[in-house]
Amino acid sequence: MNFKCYLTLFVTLIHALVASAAKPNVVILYGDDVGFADVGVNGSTLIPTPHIDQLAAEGLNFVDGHCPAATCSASRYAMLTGRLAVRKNVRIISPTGGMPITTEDYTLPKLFRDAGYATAVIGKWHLGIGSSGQAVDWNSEVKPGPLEIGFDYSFLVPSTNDRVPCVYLENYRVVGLDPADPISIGKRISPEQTEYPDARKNPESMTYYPSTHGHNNSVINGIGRIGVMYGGKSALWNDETMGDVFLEKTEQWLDSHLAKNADQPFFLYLPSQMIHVPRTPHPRFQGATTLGHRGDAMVEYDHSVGAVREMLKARGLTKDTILIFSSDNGPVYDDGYADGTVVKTSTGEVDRGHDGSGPYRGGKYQIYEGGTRVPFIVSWPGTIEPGTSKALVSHTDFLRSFAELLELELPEGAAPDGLNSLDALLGKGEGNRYLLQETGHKLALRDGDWKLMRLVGKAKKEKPTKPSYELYHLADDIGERNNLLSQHPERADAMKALLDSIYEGQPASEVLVAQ
Ligand code: NG6
Ligand code: CA
Repeated sequence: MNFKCYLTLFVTLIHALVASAAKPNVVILYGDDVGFADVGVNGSTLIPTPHIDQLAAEGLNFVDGHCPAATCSASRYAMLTGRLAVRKNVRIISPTGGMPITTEDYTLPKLFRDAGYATAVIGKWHLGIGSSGQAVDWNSEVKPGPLEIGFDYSFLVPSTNDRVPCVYLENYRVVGLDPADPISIGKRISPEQTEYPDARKNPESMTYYPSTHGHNNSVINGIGRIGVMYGGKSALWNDETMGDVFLEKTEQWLDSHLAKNADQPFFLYLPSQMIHVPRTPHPRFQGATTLGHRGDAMVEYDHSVGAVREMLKARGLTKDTILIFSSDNGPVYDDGYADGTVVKTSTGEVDRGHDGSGPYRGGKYQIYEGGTRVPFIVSWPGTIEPGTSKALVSHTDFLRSFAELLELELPEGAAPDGLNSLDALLGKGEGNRYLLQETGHKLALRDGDWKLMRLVGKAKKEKPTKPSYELYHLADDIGERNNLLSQHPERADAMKALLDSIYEGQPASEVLVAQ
């Protein structure tokens, strides 16, 4: 080999090294309804979470890290598109709701795919399946879904674990479906279909534990669900093994991917059903805490997080993988199921035994900090210095931030409301000045420790009422109790102007970066 050949080889090697350093695998472990203080590292004492705590010890624990919204579908929409959910009025999607992300939208999995990654989603989807307004035929190819918006593989609980259909969907097909017992939602399509008890007429059929508040349509596996399902008996999931099934599928996908192309980086989105209702921890975790099924489900989830870390470690991938652990919204307690989470004391008071929001006000469904300030850990051993970060970061920022990491330019109009938080996510610099929070049509803007809320009438109203505002200073008032709107009119007006223009349609990435 002459000098030129050596030089070419050297340059190629350097390129390969730089490329692999710049293209780490990315795994997002997305908890469901896990509150800020449901993990030990953020103050939980009654729920042991040694695996999550270990992940935090090896990574960066963001203590002012947020999911985009205070409910699930809205957060997922904003995380995958970098766009506020209110732009498309994305609320809690019903079992028959279509996918609000269109095939034209640019998404996080499309970004990774464009960067040469393999992409997969395994877990609870709750981002709508099928086209809006058109009924999905669960007995044939179920689409559009994740495969149309950038994922190469999907294994899903299609909606939520408290909503029908209670079956797994692998790519386009319901797993284990018997064509002689077809599935339908809402109405019966064949006289042969299995019929499930109606919780309202047969409350005794809720043998797992009773439920109310809309979780009282079809009773499946002894648990009342939202929505009516017919058929599909052979395909029903087992609630208690769901966590294990997701782990098995993750391991299978990982091994088949590595067998095919061990050098291709991957993006693995793992949204768990834990600790959403109905909480059905595997019997080996039942009784692990004194907090009923909610605490026990969190212990099981911690086990799952540890199992994914082990899977990566066993395959020598720890240093090549950015592992993110977070949640889609803040905590909620019984949420309609009598699962032992909330108990009445002898004096008749309600006792939750534990506060999943820690020092923050509110939780799921709310615009207060407890609604969106969630566990948020980013680890990349060998690259990200472990520690704690106070930077303001949001999942809405992922699309723009990973584009920066992968040195890809976003298409025009992509990620309109996401900010570039890459430096903060990697533990460099102080992070962005601003952060957005939303639930329904309520929005909040953080400017450092200041928080302005833009409140409208009922969150479920299509046409929101005239907004009112509240202003808090979190450094002095962590519990958001003292509305300082009238004491700081100038600050309030400046923040109102920003928030109003964002609500009215200006991309937050332009409004907030121009400041
Ligand atoms: C609510 C459900 C709740 C939960 C939530 C969605 C009732 C009374 N409550 O409507 O149980 O499913 O929707 O949760 O039906 S989320 O985390 O997926 O957003
Ligand atoms: Ca949720």
